[in-house]
Amino acid sequence: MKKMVDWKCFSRIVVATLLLTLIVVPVLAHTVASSPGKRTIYMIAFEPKGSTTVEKEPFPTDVLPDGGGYKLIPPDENGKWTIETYRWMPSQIVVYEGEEITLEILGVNGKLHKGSIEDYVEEFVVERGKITTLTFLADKAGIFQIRCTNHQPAMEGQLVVLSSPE
Ligand SMILES: [Cu+2]
Repeated sequence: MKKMVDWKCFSRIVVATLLLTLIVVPVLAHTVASSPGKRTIYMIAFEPKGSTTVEKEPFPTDVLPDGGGYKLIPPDENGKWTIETYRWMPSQIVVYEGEEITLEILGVNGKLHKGSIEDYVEEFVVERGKITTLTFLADKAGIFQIRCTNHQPAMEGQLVVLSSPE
């Protein structure tokens, strides 16, 4: 007996394939494209420093703000004087809302930095020679201060969370 094509079964397979292609694939593609990304940013705690001698440049008489963020070291026996300050580097971090952010902060200069990120990280510590890893979800757009309490007012950066692009 000749075997007949089961048209009913065949049409079901065609419809199922079409549905899969037309609905499931685009939805999946959209989900992949718009799912929150992960971003790792490498930072350092560092101390820019400049020196000269009183022969070349007079020692500044202006008083710098207190708080540990600036240090003006008077001339030594050779007339050499130094200016130094502390920074987060990079000072501005730009991410998108919805991204999972990892900050790896290496302590290069300064023994210790006690930091915080406004609305995101209540407290963290960076020690020289060690990496501090902070992970958080950037779930709120805006500009948030990255602060070091040991080196005010200079060691301040900003976390910039941009609204998610559509
Ligand atoms: Cu500091």
